[in-house]
Amino acid sequence: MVLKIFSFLFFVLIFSSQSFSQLLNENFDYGGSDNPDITSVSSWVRHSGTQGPRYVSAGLSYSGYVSSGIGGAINFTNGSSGVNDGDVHRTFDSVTTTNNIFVSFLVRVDTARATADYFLHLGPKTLGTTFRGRVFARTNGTGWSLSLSKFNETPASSTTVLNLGQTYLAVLKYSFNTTTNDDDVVTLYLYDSGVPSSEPGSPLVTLGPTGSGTSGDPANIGSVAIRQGLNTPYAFVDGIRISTSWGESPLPVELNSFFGINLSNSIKLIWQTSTEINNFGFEIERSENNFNWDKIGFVAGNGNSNSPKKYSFIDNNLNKSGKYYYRLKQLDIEGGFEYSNVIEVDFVLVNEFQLHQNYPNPFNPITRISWYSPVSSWQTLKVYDVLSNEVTTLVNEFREAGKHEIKFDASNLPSGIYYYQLNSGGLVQSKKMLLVK
Ligand SMILES: [Ca+2]
Ligand SMILES: [Ca+2]
Repeated sequence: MVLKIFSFLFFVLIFSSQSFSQLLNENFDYGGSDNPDITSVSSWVRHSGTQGPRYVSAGLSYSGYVSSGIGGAINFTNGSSGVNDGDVHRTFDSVTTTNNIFVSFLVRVDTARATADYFLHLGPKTLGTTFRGRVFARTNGTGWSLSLSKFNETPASSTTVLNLGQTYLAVLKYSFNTTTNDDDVVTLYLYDSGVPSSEPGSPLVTLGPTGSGTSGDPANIGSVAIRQGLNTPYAFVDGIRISTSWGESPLPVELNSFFGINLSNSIKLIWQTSTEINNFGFEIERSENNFNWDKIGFVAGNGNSNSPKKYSFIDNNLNKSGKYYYRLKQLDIEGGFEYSNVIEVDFVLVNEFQLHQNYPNPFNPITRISWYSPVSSWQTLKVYDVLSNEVTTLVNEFREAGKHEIKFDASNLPSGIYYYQLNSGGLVQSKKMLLVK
């Protein structure tokens, strides 16, 4: 027989907590006036050159994108006479060595050049010169086009002519492949409207995957860089969101935490969003093997919100101890959906021996006494007065495991304090009650 500590019931135990793996979120929300060097107003760090890129207070906007229209942007210029060259980068909160990395960002090109250098790339946390996932903007007819290389090979170029002065949503994907040192690949998607809820949605431009066979895969990806030089376009980048899943980078609903709390006989799931656009709600799914999933509930979303929203859901249909897996299926109003990460909760069903407080209390002359016994056993429930004299025996019989309740009629007893004591298979508990006539 397993004896439990009764006070255990009253503790709330957090067994599982996991945050989403957002690696970097940069809205250039620095306030102030135009044109300072970006490194003077933010945590961007220069790794080459002497000036710029610069901060501008007017950010880029793109309908449906969660980082649209927040604060300013970074602006890089096609310099002249060696002036205004400057390459800057920001490191991620944590590096990634195996997962896919998604970098979504807004880009607006006002003036392109025919043989432009790349303007944005990834790199390891210690940047050096290991630049990977290089994104180019080059003149094409009356507009511009995108190009992409993994390293320094000839970039793959799109022929799609993009409009100067228009803001686009781009998603750069870096895929680690662990077989060799030259099998990682990069892919680039570009959108002119909408925010796809799954990869790759319906891109206006797809470049790659490319770069496999290019030597020198980095040990990790841990930084993003903006490059300004003589041959870069005059352009703006804003709303850089970097994560290890599509859903956390371009998707409108930003879920920033999701965890489970083991209550005594249920699991409470708690999650929070930072921002929401067109959020219909969340289906809650549970699995016992992280493979087969059951929908167990739904919680409505807030639709559109720019402030943090908290949600919770209690799963009280658990009838055995063990490990349970949960995930959220976030549904857009338009019908798209995205799964959250999966969390694990170790659940212990608390079937503990428990004598409950009588109700009502004080009472006159009838009250109810209930208890829970985890085992089938001989059970006795007796009532004592304050001098420990036995007043009556309410139960003295074999009972099955489970919840029990009896009525106690004190019509023939005087007012006063009484104790009732339960003995179930050797487990004993007592409680006090007050008869007031
Ligand atoms: Ca911004
Ligand atoms: Ca590799």
